[in-house]
Amino acid sequence: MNPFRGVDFYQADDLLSDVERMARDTVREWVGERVVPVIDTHFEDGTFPMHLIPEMAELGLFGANLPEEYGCAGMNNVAYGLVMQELERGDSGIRSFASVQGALVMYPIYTFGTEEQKRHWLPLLARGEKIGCFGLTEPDHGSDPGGMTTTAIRKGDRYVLNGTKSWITNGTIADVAVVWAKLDGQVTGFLVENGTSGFTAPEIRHKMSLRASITSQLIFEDCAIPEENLLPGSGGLASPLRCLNQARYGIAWGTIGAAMACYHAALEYSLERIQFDRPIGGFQLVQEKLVYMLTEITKAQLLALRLGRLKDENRIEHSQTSLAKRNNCAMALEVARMARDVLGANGISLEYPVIRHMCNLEAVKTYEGTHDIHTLILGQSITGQNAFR
Ligand code: TGC
Ligand code: FAD
Repeated sequence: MNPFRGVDFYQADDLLSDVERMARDTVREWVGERVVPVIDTHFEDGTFPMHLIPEMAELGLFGANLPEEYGCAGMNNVAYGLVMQELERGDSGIRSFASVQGALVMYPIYTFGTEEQKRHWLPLLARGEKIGCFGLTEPDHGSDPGGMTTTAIRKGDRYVLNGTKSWITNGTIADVAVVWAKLDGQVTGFLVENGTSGFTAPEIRHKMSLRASITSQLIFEDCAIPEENLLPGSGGLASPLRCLNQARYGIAWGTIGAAMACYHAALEYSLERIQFDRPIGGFQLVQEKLVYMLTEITKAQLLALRLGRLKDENRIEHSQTSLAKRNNCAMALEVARMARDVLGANGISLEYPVIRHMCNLEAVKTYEGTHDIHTLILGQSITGQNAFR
């Protein structure tokens, strides 16, 4: 395949600053050189490429839109989004790693933590010297996290946690978990360090999606943590939901990268693959698929860019993020499925990136709020009627 040069049918590059383009191009090159050559093997083996963590840190990809005073890159949200796009062009698992580290671990510490917690954890996490995870979902509470049964009880100068979190990205390899538990009935954030007595994080195996990403349970059995591990600015379900807004924003961009990779593969393949004595790209039905892909990618790019500008101006509403997460995940999954079709039998081979992206996107459509949950968030936003319950 020819090197990836991006997809920009509407010259949206013109709407970016030099700094934003540079951030994107740097990560694009890195993904091409360092992720693309190894990711199939990791996907097949069900492993995360741990050796890439220091390189990602060196590029400033962890908590990239958080302030420089805590060791972060201080990018604006558009540059951050473009970075997520390029990472997911490599693999959703790579983008997930950066999303969780930045949006779901560093962001809550930055937003709800004490100055001491911030000064201790943020530089370590930004440098990739410590890995974090985010425990909200439970075996019996996914879309409805407010029903969680994990509890924290104050005992002297400690909090004692009991409960189980499930489907937690990076759980097994994390040094620190941001855990959401009910304290006196109120959802509250806690930092639980790996190695704490009563805390285990077994890996969830046999996934057919996000195979190059570690997913785990977090089990707390009378797990006592020091009182200073509470995130004092947190309180109520709105606190974890604010973290989700950050991660959903990254996914809205990231999925464009996965879609671009699939479109690129399908276009190249359609020009090389000869059937009935001509390239299949010369058949109308194949062209229709390519046109669909390009149209949807272009619309998603403009949507994400506008969302990013609103976020940079502090004018973003969480329902706007839901619209972009919902649309761009569904768009990317449909693009991946079409690309897989264009590649025929080769579409199911890991020699091409398409089936890997397609399988990954099934999970990306589900996590951070399923497609239908975002439908209901938007339905509530426009009608004022709550259709969840
Ligand atoms: P509800 O009563 O509507 O809301 C509770 C409180 O939260 C406020 N709120 C929000 N605040 C900030 N951002 C948002 N997006 C918010 N949505 C709601 C709301 O105003 C209220 O505030 P207050 O002050 O009145 O208390 O809550 P509900 O229990 O009815 O449920 C709401 C619902 C369904 C929207 C929410 O629970 C939801 O989004 N469910 C989906 C769960 C989800 O997305 N889980 C993701 C887990 S993490 C993950 O998947 C990581 S994958 C990472 C990777 O690998 O990349
Ligand atoms: P359920 O909530 O049981 O939903 C099942 C189906 O019912 C869905 O189709 C849903 O749309 C539908 N449904 C539910 N409620 C309604 C309703 N009111 N109206 C209509 N339809 C409804 N969580 C974390 O906390 N941290 C992580 O790091 C994390 N990483 C993940 C990584 C992977 C690979 C995966 C797959 C998941 C991860 N999750 C994580 C969990 C993820 O957020 C949940 O899977 C997701 O929120 C959906 O919850 P659920 O799987 O329990 O599905």
